[in-house]
Amino acid sequence: MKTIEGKLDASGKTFALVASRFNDFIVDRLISGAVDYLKRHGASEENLTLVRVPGAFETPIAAKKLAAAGKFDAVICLGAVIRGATPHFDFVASECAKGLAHVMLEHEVPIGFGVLTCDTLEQAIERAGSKGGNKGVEAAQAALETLRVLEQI
Ligand code: INI
Repeated sequence: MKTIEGKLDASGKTFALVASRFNDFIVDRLISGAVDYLKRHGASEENLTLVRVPGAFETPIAAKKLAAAGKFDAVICLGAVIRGATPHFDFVASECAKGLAHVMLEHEVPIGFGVLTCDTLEQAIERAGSKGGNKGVEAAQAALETLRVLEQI
């Protein structure tokens, strides 16, 4: 059986990170995790571009422009949507996830989905570099693995 797998080698590859300013004290930890992961897997600083957007709701439009530009091998989206007292959370989280999935399929550019969707601030802190790991690292790894798989298919 032939198996196609992605090597976790980021050397020579270009990455755009789209990060929301909303909940930036959480999102900054996700950015650090993603950048650290990519560099430790061979990416060079000049091949990394960070784009800041207001909130998670705006990540799909930035990801779309970046994917359409054809300059990036993968786009990694980072944000933190934390439930409040109103249904706003549900709309922001679901439109963000749907929008990013749509961009990935339309442009055939891997998108790392590193947008936390949490019920509490504590859950977000846990997933931004403490006991729940770092979702930014996971998103960077998923984007890298996916781009390395797709280039072989
Ligand atoms: N944006 C987030 O990234 N996280 C949130 O938790 C959040 N909440 O809860 O409101 C949030 N809202 C802003 C939204 O993403 C847009 O920036 C805003 O609605 C303007 O379009």
